[in-house]
Amino acid sequence: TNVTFLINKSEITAGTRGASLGPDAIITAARKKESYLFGENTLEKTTNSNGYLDKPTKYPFAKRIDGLLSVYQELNSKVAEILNKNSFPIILAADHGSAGGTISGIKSAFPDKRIGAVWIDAHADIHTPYTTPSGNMHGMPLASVMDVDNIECKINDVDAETAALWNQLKNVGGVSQKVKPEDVVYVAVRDTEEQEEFVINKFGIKWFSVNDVRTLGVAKIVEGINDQLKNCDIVYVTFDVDSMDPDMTSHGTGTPVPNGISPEEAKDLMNALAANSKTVCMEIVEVNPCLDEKENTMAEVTLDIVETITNTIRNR
Ligand code: DIR
Ligand code: MN
Ligand code: MN
Ligand code: MN
Repeated sequence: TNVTFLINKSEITAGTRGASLGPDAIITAARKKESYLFGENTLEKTTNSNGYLDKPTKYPFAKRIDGLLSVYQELNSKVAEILNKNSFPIILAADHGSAGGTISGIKSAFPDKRIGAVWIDAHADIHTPYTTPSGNMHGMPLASVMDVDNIECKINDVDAETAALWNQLKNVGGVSQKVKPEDVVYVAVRDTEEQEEFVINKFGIKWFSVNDVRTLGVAKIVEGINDQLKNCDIVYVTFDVDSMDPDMTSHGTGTPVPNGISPEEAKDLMNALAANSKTVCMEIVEVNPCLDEKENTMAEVTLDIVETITNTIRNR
């Protein structure tokens, strides 16, 4: 299968600055080791939306949601276009907020297929403007494609304009529920708020902890993921690099959380998921070289994973 890298430098939904440099840090890591990965595969990019950071946002509970809406719309068409050409999109994105746009693109390309989502992350990313403690929209992409508002556990008084934009965001691609709760699997999630736990428990979302990965091993985790997603036609895998242990990745990400999976575990897991013929798209997010404590370590670790999955997909 042919691979298309789609570079999306939008960092408008993170709470720290610098993730827009993440995709270039990964390309720099490739050039340093004379890997020609990015010359040998098609490379596309989205338009730059980071100017939204240079003016105040009007939406405290959904910061820069107006900008994110255009990012979703562009990803919706670009990702669908790559899939319709029978290519495999690997999205290298700055922050995680745009992942809902990627999923919209998958839904647009395959409107009749049931999509499973593997969410490898320290965070659950299932907040909404009604429940967010930070207003940072990289904590919301999953809720935006499940069409949940989490009103039962709301903590914010969301104004009508924000609510309308949130509804528009959820409806990019024309379908509001793109992924069903039983078709989501979390891996390595370990930093959640009470409001998120409420919805995770309400829906009974499947969740493999770091300890599960360590004690069961990657092969058993992959079996568990495949079993949970057995009724899905296609699978999307999203990899937030903060799923990995910050001490093994020199803290090169915006919201590091201790005790993550190791880079080796992450690579084995991603590689096994890439080998699954149901997997149609993978996304890698939140590399931030500005925060890296040792040169370009996080990007180098991430490149190793990107190279491995690309080889596996190309040989499928
Ligand atoms: C937190 C942090 N749950 C929030 N979320 C992060 O602000 O919503 N998501 N870092 O990636
Ligand atoms: Mn995330
Ligand atoms: Mn995260
Ligand atoms: Mn994040």
